[in-house]
Amino acid sequence: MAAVDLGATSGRVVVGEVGPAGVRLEEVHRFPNGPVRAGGTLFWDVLGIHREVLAGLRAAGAVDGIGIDSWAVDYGLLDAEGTLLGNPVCYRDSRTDGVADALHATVSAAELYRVTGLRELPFNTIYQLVSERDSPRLAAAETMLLLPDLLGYWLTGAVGVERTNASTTGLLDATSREWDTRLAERVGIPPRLLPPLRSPGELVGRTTPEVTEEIGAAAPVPVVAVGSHDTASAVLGVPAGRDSAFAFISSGTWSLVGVELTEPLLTEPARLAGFSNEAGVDGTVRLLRNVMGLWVLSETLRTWAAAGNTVDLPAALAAAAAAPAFGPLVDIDAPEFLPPGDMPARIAEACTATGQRPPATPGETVRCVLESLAMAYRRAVRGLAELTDRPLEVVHLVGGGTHNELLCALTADACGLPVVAGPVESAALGNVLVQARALGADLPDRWAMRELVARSLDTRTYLPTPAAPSWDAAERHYASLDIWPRP
Ligand code: ADP
Ligand code: LRH
Repeated sequence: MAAVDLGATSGRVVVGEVGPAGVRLEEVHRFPNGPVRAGGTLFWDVLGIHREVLAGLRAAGAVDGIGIDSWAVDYGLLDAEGTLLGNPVCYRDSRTDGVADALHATVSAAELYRVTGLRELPFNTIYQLVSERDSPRLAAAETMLLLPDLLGYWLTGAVGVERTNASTTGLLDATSREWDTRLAERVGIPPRLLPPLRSPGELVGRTTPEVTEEIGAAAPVPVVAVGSHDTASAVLGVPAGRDSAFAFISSGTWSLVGVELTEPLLTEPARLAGFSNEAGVDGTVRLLRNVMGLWVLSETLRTWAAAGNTVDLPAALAAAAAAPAFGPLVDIDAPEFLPPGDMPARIAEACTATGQRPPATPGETVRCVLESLAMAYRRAVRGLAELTDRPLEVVHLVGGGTHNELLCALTADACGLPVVAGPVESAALGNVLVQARALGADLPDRWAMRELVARSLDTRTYLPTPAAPSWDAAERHYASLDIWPRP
């Protein structure tokens, strides 16, 4: 199977093979990804991504299936002839500034949460669509497709939206897992835009003759709906045991910190603590918090490089490891860290505003980012245990952050729990496993899939260091500086 896994930082095509001995992955194509600013708007280069997907599928050679997952919430609009209307806009664009607050005069954040299970994040699809509801583009649009569905449409010609990703739009009922078309109408989004839903494992379609030829296949290839939200696939690819009380951290551009449930938790305390309910594969629910993630680090390095001070990632992490613990800390989830830009300056500003000395060296800056992330992980993991009334025993950390040993070690200390790091490519794994099952592999449930992952791929365990400085005391200290907004 070919798994197309598109992150906001990079996209990759991975070939996966599932057999009795386990699951094997081989990356056959990788390309950088990122927003492009043009005419004052931040876009995705979606045709460039499509081209890279085709190149990756050609490199994959003969496969039995194709599955696509990507980051959530962003979409393309098609007109009545199926033509893309404009370039998809990146969720970091400022077009949604103030939209949520204005919309909540019509439907309150509490009501939205009770129905959709989504915490208010400014870029949820509902707010993006509302921001352009009076545009000529929306008037001409017949269909909205989320990114993996748009790419799948270009491969097959089939129109539909996959449910795990639909659950990040703010327009899906978290309980019934159907579109809430009445909600769409109330907020001025034409329900015609919402196409039929598909669940992971369903056939999207087969590659069109044009695509079949382009990717060098001998016959049309089935495209299978997977957990097309990358986080849904990543959590499926976590090597947790059936009885383990685990939290996950899907650590890439974003860090998604959560637990897996079988029912959504649509309570006010869950909303006020900033947790969203997202649909997982096989009816599961991910109760999770979006933590700003390694984005802040990559933007920091980008800012330095643009100023002629190129610090590569290994050097930056080595300098951070050598910097003193518990220097200044910031609220890494503060809105000022969402848009692209000069993160070191924003960090310095946040430190000054809370009476802390800003980091003075690159090592101190990177340490500040990583400790701020680890502190956010700790607060989220504790919040989850409290909300679900279940003590957690282990944290599974997956994604690119797995490579960051300092972050993994800080996370173990901050959470006071063992951190099992890996596999790195858990999203591609989850993607492959759903395809494998749809194509006939004997994988009765998610635990069988995870058992296969645990058996096949290496992980590394980080135990909390007994001599580590106290994160309890540190959290109290930073709270006293008011670095987090008061509830
Ligand atoms: P996404 O899927 O959102 O594009 P990834 O899961 O690929 O993100 O994670 C990307 C992040 O992983 C990078 O921003 C970087 O911080 C981290 N990362 C990747 N490789 C390494 C490495 N060799 N050492 C440390 N960190 C790494
Ligand atoms: C991670 C992710 C996350 C979303 C964000 C937009 O890649 O899908 O789960 O909140 O991108």
